Amino acid sequence: MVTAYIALGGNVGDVRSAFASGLRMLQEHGIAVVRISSIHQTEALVLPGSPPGPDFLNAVAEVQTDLSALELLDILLLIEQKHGRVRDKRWAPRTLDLDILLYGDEVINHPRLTIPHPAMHERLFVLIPLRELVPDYFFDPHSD
Ligand code: A4P
Ligand code: MG
Repeated sequence: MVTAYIALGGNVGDVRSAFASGLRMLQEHGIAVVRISSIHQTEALVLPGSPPGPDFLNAVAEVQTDLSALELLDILLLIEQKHGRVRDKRWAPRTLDLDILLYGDEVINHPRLTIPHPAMHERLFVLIPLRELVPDYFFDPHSD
């Protein structure tokens, strides 16, 4: 059994309902949702030069699964699709975005999957909810 952390994000429609049904669908696929952070309203990070988008809601879920990281990714993509996510532009507004932040302590560099998530360390909308669940993950013994 591996403990993984999944980032939830959305900025279109009823995002709280999308989070709730997304988590329910994870459970239906045999992925145990152990804990969920609080939900944070965050300013949309947009690509340079793009107009500002609507605010996001963001949260992080701790899950436990026997699935491989790629199998987990496929289920996340399926759940995103079921929530009507249309992949058009990169970083376009979305109903439900599910990213794998951490999968145990594995480092994965696969064409379809990079873990730890390559941008997580620079995104407060990921770090703040993740820290609620794993306060010591970024513990720096040299800081005060
Ligand atoms: N992929 C690779 N690694 C992973 C991983 N660790 N977890 C691949 C999930 N997927 C991973 O993702 C494209 C492909 O990335 C997947 O098919 C998978 O094979 P996508 O979800 O289709 O693309 P995307 O989300 O539009 O692009 P990208 O670059 O993943 O965007 P991000 O990084 O998800 O950022 N502002 C706020 N405030 N809050 C947000 O949540 N999110 C984004 C999207 C932009 N601005 C935001 C937020
Ligand atoms: Mg994504």
